[in-house]
Amino acid sequence: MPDRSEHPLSSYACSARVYLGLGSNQGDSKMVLQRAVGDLSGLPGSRVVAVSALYLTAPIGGPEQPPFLNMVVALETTMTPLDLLEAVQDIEDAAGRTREVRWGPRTLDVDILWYHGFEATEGPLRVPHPRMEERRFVLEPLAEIAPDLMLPTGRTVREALASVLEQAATRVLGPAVSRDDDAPSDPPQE
Ligand code: A4P
Ligand code: MG
Repeated sequence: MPDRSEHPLSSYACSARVYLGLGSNQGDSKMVLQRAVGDLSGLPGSRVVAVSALYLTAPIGGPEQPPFLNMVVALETTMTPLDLLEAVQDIEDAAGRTREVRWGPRTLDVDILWYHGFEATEGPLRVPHPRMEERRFVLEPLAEIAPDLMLPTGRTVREALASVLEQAATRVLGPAVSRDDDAPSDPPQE
């Protein structure tokens, strides 16, 4: 058998663009989100290529609870969708996330909003995230880094955002982490 370990293709893996929505309304939310961005950039085969500003947003759904800090992160990754889901759940757990009430308060929520070329409407991972088009806390930060991304209803992020502006969201801080200088300034055509 020829030894293939030295061949360039032996380490080739396709990298996919992913958008993640992060939210926190318990603990030191700014620090929790900054740490989560660091954790995401440390995932195998992954690099953070863009981060949005932080937004203070009114809670949608669930019990009465404090406002959230929300942001969106763009990742390039070779991880499969399910491996990435497991990894982001580990990151949530490391931030002290407990799961008592659906849509309840949390130290950290990481949702996979969109994964290039992958769609699933059932099973453990639903992507594109089924509720993302209804939520300003997702669309506003996503519009900063991917305004022309096409969503399942055939609208761009920018267009979908225009229909949820009645929800409260205030930009409170510039990027929590500066973007990679060598990252492409625009996501690939989607
Ligand atoms: N799951 C399925 N698809 C995905 C996906 N695309 N990304 C599954 C991440 N997880 C996904 O999630 C429950 C299960 O969803 C997971 O086991 C996973 O297998 P969870 O994070 O444990 O629970 P959750 O977040 O309470 O439920 P859910 O339905 O994900 O809630 P959402 O839709 O994330 O909404 N208001 C403001 N202002 N800001 C917020 O961040 N967040 C929520 C949560 C509600 N209101 C909010 C905010
Ligand atoms: Mg969630």
